[in-house]
Amino acid sequence: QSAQHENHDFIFRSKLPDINIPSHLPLHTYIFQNISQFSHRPCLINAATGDCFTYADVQLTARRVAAGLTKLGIQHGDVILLLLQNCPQFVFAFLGSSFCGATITTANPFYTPAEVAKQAAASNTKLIITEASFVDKVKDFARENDVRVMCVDAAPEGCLHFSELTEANENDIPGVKISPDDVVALPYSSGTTGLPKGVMLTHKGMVTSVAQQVDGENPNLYIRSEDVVLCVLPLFHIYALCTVLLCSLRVGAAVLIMPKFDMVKLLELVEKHKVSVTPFVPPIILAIAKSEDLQRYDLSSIRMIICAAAPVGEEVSNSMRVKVPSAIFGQGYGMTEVSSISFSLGFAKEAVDVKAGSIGSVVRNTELKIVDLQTSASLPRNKAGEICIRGNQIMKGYLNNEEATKNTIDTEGWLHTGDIGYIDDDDELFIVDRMKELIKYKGFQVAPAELEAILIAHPDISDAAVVSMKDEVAGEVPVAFVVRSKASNISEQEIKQYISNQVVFYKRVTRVFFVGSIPKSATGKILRREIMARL
Ligand code: 4UW
Repeated sequence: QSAQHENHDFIFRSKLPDINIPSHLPLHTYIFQNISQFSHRPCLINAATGDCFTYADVQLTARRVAAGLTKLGIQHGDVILLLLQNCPQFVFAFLGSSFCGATITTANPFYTPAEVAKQAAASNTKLIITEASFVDKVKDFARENDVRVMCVDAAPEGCLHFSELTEANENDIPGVKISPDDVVALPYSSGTTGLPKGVMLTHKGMVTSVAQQVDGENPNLYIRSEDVVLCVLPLFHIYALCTVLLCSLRVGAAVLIMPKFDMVKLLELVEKHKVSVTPFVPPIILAIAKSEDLQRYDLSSIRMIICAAAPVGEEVSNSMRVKVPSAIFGQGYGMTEVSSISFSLGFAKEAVDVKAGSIGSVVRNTELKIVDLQTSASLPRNKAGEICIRGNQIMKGYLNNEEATKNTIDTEGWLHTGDIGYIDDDDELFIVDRMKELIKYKGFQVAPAELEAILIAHPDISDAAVVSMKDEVAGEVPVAFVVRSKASNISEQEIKQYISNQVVFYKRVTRVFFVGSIPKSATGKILRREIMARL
């Protein structure tokens, strides 16, 4: 259904018809809109403990959390930082915050204290919800900034406990008037360039994204109430938050929450809970494809294997198809700033065959165009260019960063993804390259600018550039090109250690190459392509 506009834009749309999306509703209202059909069915299963919460339990707990947050002084528009591994409390806090009109910012619990502090400060966090084992990471920041810390497990001295929220009276839930344009989630992403930035996702945006995936007569992603959906991907990332969690809740499926990836545990859980939908990232697909443990478990309950967040090799995908023949294997493609951009129509209720290597078709109620990198003209089928996307689901902008927002969403409302791809004759989307700086280590974001800033701060380093290098296991890894200061002979090992002390494990540089200068454009931009060509 691509049509050439009067202004000659080539615009591509889903093969599925547009649907009516209730984008005026607050996210929690929309998510629980059909709850009467499945209120006594399992909603969250905590794999770590075996605890199971029904839909009625989850809704009630979320309302209590909202009342409890209000009692603590959290108001409409306030930001709460979640520093949690996957656990039911993550979900209670997220939904409870939505009920109050507050905003959840999500951080990786393995971040270093400096990384958490940066995000907490930039987002003006009022409350940090975490686990006892991570309290040390936030203690100093919390004390210096008068921010309260709450734990979901045992609360060390000076911390609040999550029961303060869950024991509140749900009837004290605040009567706030939530606007569809209020920010409900604030994940961090470096986008196409620079440092990590707060991505303002609104109630309307998230409702739209969930609806695009699971609503309609013929949903693009056909999950239903009988499904058990595995949630092993981290909930702090948009893929798990939006597609795994919120889409499942909308349709009444059970979400099996796993705190972290462990192959044997995962296989056991699939067999025990008859998991039917498994959203994965390429390194997990690779690990499963190579696993010797597979034959010992009954995986025949799996009917859908979703792969997204980074490129996946065709060989790996094929071996997955052979090893789990009961399942449809397909890809989705998304971005923190948009959530889901495309999804395999092999996952639709009326499924269609899709090509190997395709990342799916653009979601419904959305426009997609491919623009020429030089001329910015929109391109017809089979021509590669930058993927741009326009629809109600895209972010409102980057928090307190108008310039980055302007550089990402143009005046006509098109969000520029920084990915290079094309649409083929059957409306399938293929990614061929990435033009943005972003490095994806096992699907995790690594922003070169962040590492470059750390490197340049070292007295023995006069200039530095960080680029992506291909890696069989991680997909990509960051490597540094470094210009030593005069008279310095700092070693590769010392630089690696210096970085490791300051960042989460996947941002560690795996190699350091010493060079005489960093190639830059006339305007001072690092010529990353030129550097990568040397690898
Ligand atoms: N193939 C190649 C892919 C692919 C890919 C992403 O960390 P972010 O910002 O965000 C994500 C989000 C993934 C996602 C969200 C919601 C959803 O429904 C879904 O489908 C299941 C997936 O990864 O990184 C964004 C960047 O990651 C790359 C690409 O460069 C993109 O701009 N990427 N998916 N299938 N590359």
